[in-house]
Amino acid sequence: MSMKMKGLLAALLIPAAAIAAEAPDFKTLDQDKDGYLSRDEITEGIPQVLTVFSRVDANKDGKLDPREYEMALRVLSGQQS
Ligand SMILES: [Ca+2]
Ligand SMILES: [Ca+2]
Repeated sequence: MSMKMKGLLAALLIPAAAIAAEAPDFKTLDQDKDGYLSRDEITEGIPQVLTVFSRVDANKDGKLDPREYEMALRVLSGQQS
């Protein structure tokens, strides 16, 4: 198992509410500064969001804009189902 996979598994064990409270902000995660978070950027920065990715990608373009990211954090913290 790769280090990256181990990190991903460890991250998934963190309670969702804690994730949302300590989530990196959008600009930090958007490494290539294109205004969207790709799956790769999310995997690197906040892999927990992958678990809700398809639910919060409202326009189904395969990446998250700032509003979709905010929604992901809300879903993870249990404010929105
Ligand atoms: Ca990006
Ligand atoms: Ca989207």
